[in-house]
Amino acid sequence: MTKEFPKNFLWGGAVAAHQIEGAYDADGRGLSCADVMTAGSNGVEREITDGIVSGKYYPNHEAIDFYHHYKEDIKLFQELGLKAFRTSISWSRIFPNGDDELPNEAGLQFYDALFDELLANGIEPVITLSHFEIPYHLYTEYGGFRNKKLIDFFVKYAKTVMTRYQHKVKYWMTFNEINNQADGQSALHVWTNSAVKIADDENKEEVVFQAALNELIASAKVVKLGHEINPDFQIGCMMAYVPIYAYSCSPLDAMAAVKVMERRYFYSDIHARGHIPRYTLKYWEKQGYQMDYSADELQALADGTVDYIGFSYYMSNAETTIAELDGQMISDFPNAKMTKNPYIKASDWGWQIDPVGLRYVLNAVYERYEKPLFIVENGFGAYDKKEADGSVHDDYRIDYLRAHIEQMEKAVNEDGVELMGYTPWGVIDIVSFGSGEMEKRYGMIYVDKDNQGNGTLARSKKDSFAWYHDIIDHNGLEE
Ligand code: P53
Repeated sequence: MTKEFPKNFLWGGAVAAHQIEGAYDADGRGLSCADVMTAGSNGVEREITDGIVSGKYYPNHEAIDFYHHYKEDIKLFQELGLKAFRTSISWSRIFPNGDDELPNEAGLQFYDALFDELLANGIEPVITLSHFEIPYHLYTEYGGFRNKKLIDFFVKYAKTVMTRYQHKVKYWMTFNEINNQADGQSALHVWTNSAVKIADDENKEEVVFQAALNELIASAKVVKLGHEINPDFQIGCMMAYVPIYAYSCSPLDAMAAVKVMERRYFYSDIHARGHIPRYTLKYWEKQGYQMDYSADELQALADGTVDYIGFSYYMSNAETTIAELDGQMISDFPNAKMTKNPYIKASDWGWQIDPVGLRYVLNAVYERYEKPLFIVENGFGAYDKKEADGSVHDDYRIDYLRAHIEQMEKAVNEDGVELMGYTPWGVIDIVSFGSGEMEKRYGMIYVDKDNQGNGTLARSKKDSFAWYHDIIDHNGLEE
């Protein structure tokens, strides 16, 4: 049996505008939610400040200054052999306040130039519309996606860019990792997904469900509109799939895992099937949540189902009801908690490395929706050591990626999963989303910059660069 991937498989690399571009106030760009996030560190969450506070360090303001380096970076991507490059459009470059009457022409021109450069190098752009950087003004003025006015602002923004770039971009995604906010546990996730802050006396879960539903409605409207602009568009959703296994074969653990996964599937179920799942309606009823949605909005969900499921995969987790085990309660299933999986090892940041989990997810999601899948993030955040001669021997990253590609290959060739492509995360080193560090590196291209913001920003190739080049060249693993 061949170990090759389908013809036209999109081997690529992925980043997001706020983690790479910098130039946060250049050419009329407005402030975004990512611009008020300070640097945290391993295990220490980033602070969300009220506007920009002087004396604090905001790593996304400069990031790796891709805004001014994109030509040399794309040259490296071309040398690496990338067929696709996933990035996002910074919404506040286009509509600096989010609610402006007219778009900012300078912002539009930047992406024209970027997409032209990619296409000239034979690289297909894969574009996320909202990757953790909603215009900050939409928070201060409207309270973020809890407010239904944001649906119209998002649709207007999407219409503007989809119309402008209709002959340059074919692959789109609406909201990045929309389900990160599922548990409402982390203030950072609710902030970056929805531009929402939750007051102490509010019901967190209810607020997040409403904001998420508003995003899902906005997304569905954009899918429909996008197909009207250009019927060739492929428009997907973007999910963080972190499968949560049953810890044991206790029937209660199996059921607990189903219930905790429903909370995540809620998002892709609506994106892919076009209606609110019955388990969610029952849950809202039980909790007495009064969700605000109209018959027209339900129709919009039905009319705007996605063409494919884009997703990130980094790790898995386990759920148990066994009293003796420690863990964090993240669902209302009686006595259920998320616990450590003893069969797998974790990265330095505690992310549990599980290549077989990728095959598991590909199967589970394909069975659920029977739509093409696209792995738009996967990778290994690690400390790298730059040697005196400038080289970086990142064999641990090669091992991680190889193990995941092996499982991906089985899903495609043995299990029959339809897979469009693979764009590993942070193909070039970028600012970490969760911690704001530069030294949690994912790249095959090293960027000389540290956690404090010092460095020349010079780019150089790591060992994984040549390795990934060969994978792409062979359209898969060598036999
Ligand atoms: P950093 C959780 C679980 C899986 C993916 O993350 C996640 C998260 C968020 O904490 O985020 C995605 O940089 C996200 C990217 C991000 C990447 O994973 O914290 O889409 O923006 O950079 C890696 O190591």
